[in-house]
Amino acid sequence: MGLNYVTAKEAAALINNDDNVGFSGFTHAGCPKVVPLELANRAREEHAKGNPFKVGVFTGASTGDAIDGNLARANAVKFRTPYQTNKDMRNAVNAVDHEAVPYFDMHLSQVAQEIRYGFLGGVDVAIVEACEVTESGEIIPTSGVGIMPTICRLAKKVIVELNDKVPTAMRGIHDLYELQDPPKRRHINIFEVQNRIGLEYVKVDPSKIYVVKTSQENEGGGFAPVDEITSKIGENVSNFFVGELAKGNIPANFLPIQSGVGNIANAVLAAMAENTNIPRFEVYTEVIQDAVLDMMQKGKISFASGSSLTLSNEAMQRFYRDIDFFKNKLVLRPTEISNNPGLVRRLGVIGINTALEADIFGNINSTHVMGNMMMNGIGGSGDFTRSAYISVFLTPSVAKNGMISCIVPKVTHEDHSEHSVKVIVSEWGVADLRGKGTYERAREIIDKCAHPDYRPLLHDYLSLTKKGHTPQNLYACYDLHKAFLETGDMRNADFSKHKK
Ligand code: 0RQ
Repeated sequence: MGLNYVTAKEAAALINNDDNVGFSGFTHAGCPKVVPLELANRAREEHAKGNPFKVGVFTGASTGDAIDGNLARANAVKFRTPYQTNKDMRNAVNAVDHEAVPYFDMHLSQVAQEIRYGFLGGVDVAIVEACEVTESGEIIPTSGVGIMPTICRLAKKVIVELNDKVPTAMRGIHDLYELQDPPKRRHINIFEVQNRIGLEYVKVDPSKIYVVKTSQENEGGGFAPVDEITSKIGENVSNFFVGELAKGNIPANFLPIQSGVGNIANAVLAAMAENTNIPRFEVYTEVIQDAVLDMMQKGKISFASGSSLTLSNEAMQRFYRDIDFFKNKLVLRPTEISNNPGLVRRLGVIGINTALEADIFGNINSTHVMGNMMMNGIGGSGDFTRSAYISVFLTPSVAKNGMISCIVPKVTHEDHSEHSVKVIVSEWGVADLRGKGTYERAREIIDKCAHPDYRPLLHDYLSLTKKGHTPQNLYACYDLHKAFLETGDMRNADFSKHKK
């Protein structure tokens, strides 16, 4: 008996109002592209008839416009987790109370297990992208895995977008393994970055598979060229690592690196590539970006483990062309393995993530602008930060032409606490918080990372409260933010009114 081949529209018709839908992929990489579009059309048609039509959307991380954009614009989302970067979805999760899409910003490593535990209400349909699907039910993912093994196993229907733009030579790159649930969970047999423990395919009962043939590139945009600020941040991070190597705090053959997504992360890796004092290293991360590919080709990165190849289309083509070169230097895993905090601690991963704002005590806000507006989400930063060998946070010292200081007295939302954050880096320098008390940490952050325009203000704040382990002043701690909201510039804050 052959597989069921259907059109995207027929596939969308298999999905019902109120279903929970799980999608493969991580960032735009490996996400299905045509069925979500038809799902959005179906929602619009039902809404036009006066019928309700919304689904729960579970993914590995962010997605492309195909999923988050289309479904948000069609008002087709009843719940969204764990991470989003799409403009329309962001507007939807930040909309007024009753119109907003309910969104929960979840640690990425926990999504698959929370689905298994039943905390998210089960998953009815999985929509996944594959480069190959066999009649026996073996599904080979494409450039992103995310939560794919779990949703394929649990869903009653598995819609496979079989994308002929992705070579079947991708088979063998993935290492697909699902964790057991407590109290039966066993140890994970990964002791080195390149270890493999699973299968190269996800296997499901073929009778629940519906195949939609597609021919679509990923939505991979390029990266912004490294600018003065990001290049300085990269240089500061590299010099910090060189110092740690010299002190023997990092072993001579280095430790695996995790770096977040985006331009700053890409620039940091590029700076590490150029630094001849940093030896060849491995990557244990979630997103493998363009810089990693470049560094592999130059011999600076020996192996990379991640959950996705989040590449520009140019780099993706280069990857496909040289797939034999990359195949034994790279593995794509489910996010509960790529981001597993136990493995991060075991392997001694050095975590590098990005903050929107950091406070002078070392707490980090990566997600909420001015405390209320969701930017993207925590992503995998929490999975790595708490367990990292050294957890580093990057931020430019200021945003919006200097009108916002990214170093503040108190963060307006706390994603990562002072207990987990070891090093903060801006274009001005490196604040090393290890082994320092509260006052020393605060002075280190102000003097090394804050923009010079803001240093006197921040020292003023610190001098308001002269006692207590953490000299926080509840009357003044948001004065910088209030000055921005009231005058459009944090530099207008004035702490003198709080001085007695
Ligand atoms: O605004 O887009 O209007 O210019 O925030 O900031 O400096 O371009 O940096 O693109 O790397 O984003 C933390 C959001 C940074 C991202 C965050 C404004 C700034 C700009 C973007 P514009 P930049 P990035 C990987 C692991 C999640 C945590 C993490 C992120 C826009 O890196 O989502 O690392 N991280 N996870 O002007 C108001 C401030 C601001 C500010 C910057 N203090 N207040 N606006 N901006 N600081 C993710 C995965 O797991 C997949």
